[in-house]
Amino acid sequence: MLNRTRRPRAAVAVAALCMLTALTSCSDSGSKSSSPSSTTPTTAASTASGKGSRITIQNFKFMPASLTVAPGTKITVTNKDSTPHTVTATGKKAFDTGDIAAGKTVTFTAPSAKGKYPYICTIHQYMKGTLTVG
Ligand SMILES: [Cu+2]
Repeated sequence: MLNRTRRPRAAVAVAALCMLTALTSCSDSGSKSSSPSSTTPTTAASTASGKGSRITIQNFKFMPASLTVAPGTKITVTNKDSTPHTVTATGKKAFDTGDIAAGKTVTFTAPSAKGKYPYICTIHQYMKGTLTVG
């Protein structure tokens, strides 16, 4: 009885060692081919966030006036004017930077719910922009 149970175990151990060897050599060759493909998503992600994460205020205008970002994206707002501005969502104020002093940069987080969020500067209410979360 004991001999019979030991032999299969030994066989399993040997088989496991073979598997490990196969896995190791497999992952060695796999890492070479996977590194270019892992670089591609990183580049794509940084390009997307670079496009969608910045608003510049200059000459009493939001630039870009309409911006599309992923939910929860951190958005950097730079005020290049010599007067304070705000980035304030209209309606329920899904976001509100408060006063951004002249020359200052602040960040706020885009809403997590998808949709279109028109915003204004509460100091100069003719200044309008739209943040789209999608
Ligand atoms: Cu303003």
